[in-house]
Amino acid sequence: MVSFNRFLTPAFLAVVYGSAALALVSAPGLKHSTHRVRDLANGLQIITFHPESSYETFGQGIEHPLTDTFGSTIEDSTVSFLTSHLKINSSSFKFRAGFAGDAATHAYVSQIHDGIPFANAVANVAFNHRNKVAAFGSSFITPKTIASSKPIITLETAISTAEKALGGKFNEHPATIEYFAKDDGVVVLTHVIQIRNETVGTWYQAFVDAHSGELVSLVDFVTQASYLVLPITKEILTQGFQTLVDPQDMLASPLGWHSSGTTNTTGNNVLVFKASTTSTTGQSSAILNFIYPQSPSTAPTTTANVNAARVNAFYLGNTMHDLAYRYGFNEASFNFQNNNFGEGGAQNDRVTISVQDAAGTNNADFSTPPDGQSGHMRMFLWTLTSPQRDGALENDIVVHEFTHGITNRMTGGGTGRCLQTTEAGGMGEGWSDAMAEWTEQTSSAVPDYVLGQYVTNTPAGIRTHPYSTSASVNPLRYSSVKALNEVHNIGEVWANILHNVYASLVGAHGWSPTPRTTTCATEGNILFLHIFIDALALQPCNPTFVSARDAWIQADANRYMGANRCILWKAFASRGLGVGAAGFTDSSVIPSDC
Ligand SMILES: *[C@@H]1O[C@H](CO)[C@@H](O)[C@H](O)[C@H]1NC(C)=O
Ligand SMILES: *[C@@H]1O[C@H](CO)[C@@H](O)[C@H](O)[C@H]1NC(C)=O
Ligand SMILES: *[C@@H]1O[C@H](CO)[C@@H](O)[C@H](O)[C@H]1NC(C)=O
Ligand SMILES: [Ca+2]
Ligand SMILES: [Zn+2]
Repeated sequence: MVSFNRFLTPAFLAVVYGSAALALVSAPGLKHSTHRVRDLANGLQIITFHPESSYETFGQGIEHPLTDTFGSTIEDSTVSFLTSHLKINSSSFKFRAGFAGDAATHAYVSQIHDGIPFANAVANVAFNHRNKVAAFGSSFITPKTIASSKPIITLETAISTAEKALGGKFNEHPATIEYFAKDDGVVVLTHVIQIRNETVGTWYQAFVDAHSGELVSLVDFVTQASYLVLPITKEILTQGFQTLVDPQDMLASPLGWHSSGTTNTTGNNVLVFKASTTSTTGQSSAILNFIYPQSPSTAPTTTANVNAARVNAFYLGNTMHDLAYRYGFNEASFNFQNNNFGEGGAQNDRVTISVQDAAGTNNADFSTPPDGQSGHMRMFLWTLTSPQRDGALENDIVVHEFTHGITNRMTGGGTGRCLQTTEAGGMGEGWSDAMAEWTEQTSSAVPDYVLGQYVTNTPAGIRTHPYSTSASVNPLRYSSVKALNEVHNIGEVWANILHNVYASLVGAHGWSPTPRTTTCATEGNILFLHIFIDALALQPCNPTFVSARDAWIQADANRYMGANRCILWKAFASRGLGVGAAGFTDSSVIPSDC
């Protein structure tokens, strides 16, 4: 401790001891929408700041000066809207990325000064089919003071500071210079550096003040799972293995899952391995048969079971790629593929999945660096049973993890920086549970849903309550967040709200057994996933429950002309997220025309 003290002063003023950090958040909920307290490997904590995003949605859209100008590009329209709406000079922001989805076109913008972008002052604009503005989110700030755009501290010094503070190594991903707004309105110039420790599984983007040398913030690319573990009662759940022939979706994966000519668990979307990326599972017989029966009575680490795990994870990773692709998470909207077939976006970023990763047990995690760098999933063994169980064989856990990649890439335009506050990180966990639930629904009944029953060998799974339409089975509401601090607990509130939204849409529109391919159909489960995915690209950086709800309602306006507006409001309001809900105070009010 003493040596840390010496080492910390004065270079790491932003890093504080636990007690100070906890004091900041002693009233849980207070800073959920702008801050996050993060524990570092060395026992220290850092409080990161993310300016609050304002968020406006416009129903059928509002005009901007170029709305009716034929041939105006996404960039032209964005500049036209921002200069007129915010009355700002176009030299104070820069179009960074954009894509045309099938329900809206999205632009992502950075505030700039002297041509240098701000890391945490960003905006997003969505245009509907009539080139009207459907939604606008912004964390642009008015600086109190702003540092000179000339760095004093060298990159080498900044790297060494970040490596020491974060206990890892610079990963050689090109460093950048960006402005960073602190919570007192002071804007500093920073070296932005990725620091990774593969042994312990950390992966950060560090922001080191290029004038003072202080580590001022970080982005954590890893979404930890810290599952609640419950006592074992009963259950065997290895049934359900099935041989699927050609499960790939050729629309989403035009050259199949083995497009680089591989005959192992390596392909364009996913690489699955154990221990080393060359340790994959090859075909069991030609051509491309991967039949490795899993043996429930022997350890997961036996060769046959390792193969079963790698094949199942490969199937799930690819299936999630294909499913999400159909609903709008594609090359241009920053997905994970090695070859983008000329469809835009950055490539060479397929998801790598490490099964039976030696770094942990009873858990799993997913790291989402920016578009163009591979997402990384680690699946661990679960030690609650004998023999142990393999997380890679529990579909809902793999789907939960993969969904972190979808939400982190689609919110804020591919940076991996926009689900970093406590509240947004909590919703990240919620979307992941809701997606796992979506993939496991088998009929129009919407039974209570429990995650993680196989790995824990218990009907209660790994969360505190089943997701349920019954408030006595699951009492969580928007206001529950006020008393919560941990992202998985906050995520349960969001997932339970989404469970109720799902039930309402299925109740109103029925249920399709083929939602992975008939994505233009109108059943409730299909509508739900379209709105789910569309809203990710629409919502602001570091959304709150309130802005995320607004993005759902706007997504319905964009895609379905608002046909489900009242259904959505009623479902949200039923769990406290009605009109006027704010600051974790419930509202059960619905719009008067509903
Ligand atoms: C923006 O501000 C700069 C510097 O004050 C000025 O030179 C430029 O003409 C302005 N541009 C517009 C579009 O007003
Ligand atoms: C990763 O963390 C471990 C445990 O703290 C440490 O021993 C190791 O040196 C770190 N690796 C790097 C590359 O810094
Ligand atoms: C898996 O396939 C790829 C592509 O053909 C190849 O480079 C790699 O060596 C294969 N891995 C193993 C372990 O055979
Ligand atoms: Ca990509
Ligand atoms: Zn998670």
